[in-house]
Amino acid sequence: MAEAAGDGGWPEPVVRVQALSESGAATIPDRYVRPETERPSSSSEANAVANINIPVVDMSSSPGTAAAAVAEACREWGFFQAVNHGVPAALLRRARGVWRGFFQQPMEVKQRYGNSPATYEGYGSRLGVDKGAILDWGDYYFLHVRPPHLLSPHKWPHLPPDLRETTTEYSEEVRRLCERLMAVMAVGLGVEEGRLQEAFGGGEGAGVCVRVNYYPRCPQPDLTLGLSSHSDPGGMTVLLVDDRVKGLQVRHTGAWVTVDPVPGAFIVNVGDQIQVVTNALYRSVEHRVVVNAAEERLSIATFYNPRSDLPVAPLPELVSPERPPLYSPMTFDDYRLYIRRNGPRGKSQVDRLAAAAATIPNSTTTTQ
Ligand SMILES: O=C(O)CCC(=O)C(=O)O
Repeated sequence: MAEAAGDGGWPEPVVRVQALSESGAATIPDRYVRPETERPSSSSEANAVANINIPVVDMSSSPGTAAAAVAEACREWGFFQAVNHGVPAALLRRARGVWRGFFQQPMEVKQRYGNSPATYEGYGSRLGVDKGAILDWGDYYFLHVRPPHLLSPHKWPHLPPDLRETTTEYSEEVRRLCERLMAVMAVGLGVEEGRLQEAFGGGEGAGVCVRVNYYPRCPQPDLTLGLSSHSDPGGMTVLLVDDRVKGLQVRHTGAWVTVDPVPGAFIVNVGDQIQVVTNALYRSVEHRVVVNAAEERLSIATFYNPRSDLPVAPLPELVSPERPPLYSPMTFDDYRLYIRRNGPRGKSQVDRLAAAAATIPNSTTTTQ
């Protein structure tokens, strides 16, 4: 079994899920088996609703129409699919292609980039450092892109040869899209177009990171998850999923809804920091990933975050005597540290931040 040479700060030797999958074993190790209530088909999880999908927003519609549709999606779902977003389809294909190419490299090449919990940059196979924790059926690659002082070129893979150039071009296009989305989200809230961006410390200071998730085929997909239920700690996430293979599930009114991806769309979701800035008018929402026995799946998540040393707090325009501030100011550096120690835990982390969580209207339940 492929184990990293050292533990690299992890509490146990690192096992690559891709190596487990490729071993051809008919069962998965106990470490990946979830308690019955957390399994994909558990009846206690008010399961998979058929025939509904997250909203689709046409980014080429008139500014007022797009803002109203985005605002409704962010309030009701915390998720939407953005179509006609302006990022060229050929670039999406190249981005998927280079990262598939990375995961197809021999294990000894990938191991050179093995990550540690200090920054998570590089090739990884777990989130969180709890010894003995149940693990997810997935490997990933995590990178910082912005601000420039956080970019560590030596942590970016050298193979395939065009991976670096493609990832730079892709993340720059997605960053621009995030800036547009921040403006559209602000207009949808009825505040000035630049207000959300200002609350994040402006465009220059904003953080951009990329996590490429690779979910290998799994011999017992009903017992495990590709990624445990979590809300995203940052500002917003722009996700490029596999057009052919479903896997993402979003929690909506207590049930798990499986996202049916529109080919070429981005899936956009509200993160915890936008929930804080909007005083919970827009809500980050739990999501998770299920895996399958027939096909591997790849997704590319781009995280758009506030400047990391800036205290983030509800916008004054969104605070009133009827709706007092639900959160005390906290920097994203402090929040991220807290999340990284614990790994994915439903929505419990942002809800704990709320000064008066019980008063949040429409608060979703906490599962973990
Ligand atoms: O792979 C997916 O569809 C979701 C990935 C995700 O939720 C994440 O990277 O935070």
